[in-house]
Amino acid sequence: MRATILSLFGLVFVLGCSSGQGSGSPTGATTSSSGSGSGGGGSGGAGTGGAGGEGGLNLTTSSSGSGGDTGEECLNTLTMRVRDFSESHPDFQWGDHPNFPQIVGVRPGILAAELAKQPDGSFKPVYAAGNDVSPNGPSYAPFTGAANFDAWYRDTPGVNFATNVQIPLTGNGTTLVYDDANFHPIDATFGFGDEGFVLNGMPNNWHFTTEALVSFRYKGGEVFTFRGDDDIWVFINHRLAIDLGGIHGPEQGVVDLDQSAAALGLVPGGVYDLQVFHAERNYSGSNYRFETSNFCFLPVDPPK
Ligand SMILES: [Ca+2]
Ligand SMILES: [Ca+2]
Repeated sequence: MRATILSLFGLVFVLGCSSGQGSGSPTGATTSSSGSGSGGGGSGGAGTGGAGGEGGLNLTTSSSGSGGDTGEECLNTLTMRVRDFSESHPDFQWGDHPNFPQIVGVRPGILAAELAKQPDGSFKPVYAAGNDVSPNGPSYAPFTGAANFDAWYRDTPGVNFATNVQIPLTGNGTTLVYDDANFHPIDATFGFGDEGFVLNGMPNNWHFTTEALVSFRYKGGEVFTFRGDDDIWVFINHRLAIDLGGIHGPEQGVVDLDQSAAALGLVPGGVYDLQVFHAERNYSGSNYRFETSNFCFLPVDPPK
């Protein structure tokens, strides 16, 4: 959309950054990709799925101060719903596909520009890509259509296992960050488990999606930055603000809310949703960096 998007093209679109180290650094402006070029094939086992149940990181919600003039308490946790998939789902683990080098890369335009309100009151992405977007279509994009995509962000028994995870945001009074270059919010025993994927000696659960939802009062001066892989779609006020779909190395997008206020329909004093729809689709690289400046997050129910 018209939001400022700093998509760092020119990367080698291999699924790199497989160092397995959390960077812990809030400096994400420069992006690097360090893959071997093979894209990683993985050696996953058959994996028919383990038991569901609760798993992953769960931290206590806490607050980080007040919202200034409004006197509202600002939260410093990020709640997301994580849905675990098997590598055998048609949309996941493309590393063995013969056209993998053509498949990887940022693919804008996969989703409609606005989320669709659901009967339960939630807002979900709408798959809008054309019929040629498939592993055998001329664009070689790693999507297989709306029917498969719709399960990415919906609890779907038999297809995914879902749980809520709380992520701590750290920083000073104006900037809050979560930065993880080895992002595995559900552990190796949750859902489909590690399926035989081991990186640097550590079995991890790959192939999952995350749906993060925060609510904020727009005051002016807010800037949102996200960097990660694979697919990333950020919606503010249910409108597409960062469009980095596709299987790719770490990519970054920035939204200056003042510059994008008209496009996003933001009016000072209003309360809006900010939603990050992300997918970790291919071994071996998983990066998730969420940074906000001058935001005050208000209480909100977890995504459903
Ligand atoms: Ca998985
Ligand atoms: Ca990945």
